[in-house]
Amino acid sequence: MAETAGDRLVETLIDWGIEVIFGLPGDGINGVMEAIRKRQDRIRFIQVRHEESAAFACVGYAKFTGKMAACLATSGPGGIHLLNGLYDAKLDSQPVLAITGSTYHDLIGTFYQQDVDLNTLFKDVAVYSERVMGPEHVENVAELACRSALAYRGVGHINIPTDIQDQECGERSRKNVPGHVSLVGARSAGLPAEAELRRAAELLNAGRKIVILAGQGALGARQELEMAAERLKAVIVKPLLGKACVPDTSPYTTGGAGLLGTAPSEDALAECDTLLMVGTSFPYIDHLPKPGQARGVQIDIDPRRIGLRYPVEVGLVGDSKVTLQHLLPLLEEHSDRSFLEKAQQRMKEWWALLEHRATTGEVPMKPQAVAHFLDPLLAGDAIVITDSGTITTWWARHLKARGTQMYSCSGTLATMACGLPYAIGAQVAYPGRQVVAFVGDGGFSMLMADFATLVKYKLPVKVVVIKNNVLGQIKWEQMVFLGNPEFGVELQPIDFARFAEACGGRGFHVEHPNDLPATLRAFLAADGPALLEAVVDPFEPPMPPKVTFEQARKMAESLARGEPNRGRIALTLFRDRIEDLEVTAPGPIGRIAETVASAVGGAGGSRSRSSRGNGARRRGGPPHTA
Ligand SMILES: Cc1ncc(C[n+]2csc(CCOP(=O)(O)OP(=O)(O)O)c2C)c(N)n1
Ligand SMILES: [Mg+2]
Repeated sequence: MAETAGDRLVETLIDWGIEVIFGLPGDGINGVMEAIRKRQDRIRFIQVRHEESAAFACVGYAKFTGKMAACLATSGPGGIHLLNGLYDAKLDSQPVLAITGSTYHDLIGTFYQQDVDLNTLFKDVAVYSERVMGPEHVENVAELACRSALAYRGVGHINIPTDIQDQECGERSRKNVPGHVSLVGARSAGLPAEAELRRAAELLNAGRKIVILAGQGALGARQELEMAAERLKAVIVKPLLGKACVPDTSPYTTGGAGLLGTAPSEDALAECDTLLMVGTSFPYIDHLPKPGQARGVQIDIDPRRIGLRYPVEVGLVGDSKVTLQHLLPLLEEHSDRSFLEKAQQRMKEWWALLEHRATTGEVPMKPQAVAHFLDPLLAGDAIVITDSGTITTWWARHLKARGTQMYSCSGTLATMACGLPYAIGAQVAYPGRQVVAFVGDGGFSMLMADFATLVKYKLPVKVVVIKNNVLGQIKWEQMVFLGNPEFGVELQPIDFARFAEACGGRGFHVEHPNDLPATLRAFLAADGPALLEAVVDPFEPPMPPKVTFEQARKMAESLARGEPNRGRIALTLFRDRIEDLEVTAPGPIGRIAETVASAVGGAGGSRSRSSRGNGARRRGGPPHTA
């Protein structure tokens, strides 16, 4: 039988090295489905329960493999469902190919069933978006969509009317001469100009207190980053997506940056005189050195991003690893270790503080405890994913990247719901590796039907659901950033362990920290997909590494304005503060607790002091109310 447009499309994807398509069919895309069905020995189709999951799975797949996968959706609603995942690809610069159907070619634009102009809709999200006008158009469009997505690290979109999909390829237009398209891939060496490298080295050699801010683009440059840090006696600070660029145990790193980061990172950024940015578009400029404070060099593969967040003096457009390799011989060995050693000392205190916060043994269980006890049980090559919420903070701080582990989440879009589908993408790419998704109850419940996808395809993903029955992050934002009482954030509890069992997977439940090690072990050792529901204290705040006076004031305002849980919150903040002081002084929660105390008339303070005095922490008792 002659080749159809669908056949040509799928053959082009295979030629471009696409090995998997995540999607959900419909009558607008069945011609392409048939072409995939006939080629199952060469390309895999993974059916998801929501198209948004398909797009996220592609992003996860790309982040952990560097390769492109495709997502597929039917016309109208199916295509619309892809959008959020595609924006995640766009904002975190990942190559994804999206294939959508549309209505019959001669009914487009006539208010016909599912007649949505997806090319217009995807215009903003895609680096390339085209509608196929006939079977002979497929080859050119599909080739360019794949090439564009890979070259510009974004979304390539092919929309193909349903009736065209199973039409046979025939005669081309006079000008579309066959055989003029090449599938050859092309790569740049990714190397900056020699003169710029010298200027960068000069600037870095003159620095005394140097911070290397290493993001997602630096993930492949571990050795080079550590060599540069050793030579410059520099501190490596890691924005969220760069978490695995050097291990958290590296002597050069102070861990994360920003609100979810560490206090030693904040200190290093506040005190440095030189900033070397490597493959990062870290958006929170208020956490970077003040303009004029530090001289800057930036390495980025994308020339548009040079100088985007900091007024650097030298921009090196190139691949992080290759550029650092060329920069290293030009860097002088610095002898003054004091800046680095100060950061190392601060990190010792920081780790002690975190360990203390995670091991208080309190009930309700602290979310930090779950991450803390999970950390040593993870495989050295585990892929560890999180979602957006307070969980991102626990993941960022309490899970320590080591070995060949890989870590990611939705960085710049910071969307909820990506955790489980990222894990699907990761496990499909690496069937033999441990894949763990550390997610919140809010984010997980958005796309949790795809737990059944794990069961269907025997993907042994392990999902840790941190169950606080609240959109925790937003609760704290309402209070700390706006000074408002929490509103609209409580979640109707779901029995997630039973849900997992209902899907055909394994479900585990834990709510006492003493049970954590054994339960976590059993959960991780479970055959096939498993879910651990960890019930935690909803009043544990994701504290910023350094509390500002403004944040403390807003928090106090929120309590004074009728925050319904003011007693529990004041108590938690006070207890945390007292305990922090036992480990390291001054505790980062200090100021916020003091201001809160005055707002609630010292109630939290007297209670916490008495609880400290008799040494009794609440263990499983009834909730305190003000
Ligand atoms: C799709 C989407 N909707 C809303 C938000 C805003 N948001 C960020 S975190 C968050 C709460 C997440 O709740 P949960 O998953 O339960 O995690 P928790 O904060 O409780 O740890 C919300 C609503 C978002 N980032 N993405
Ligand atoms: Mg929650």
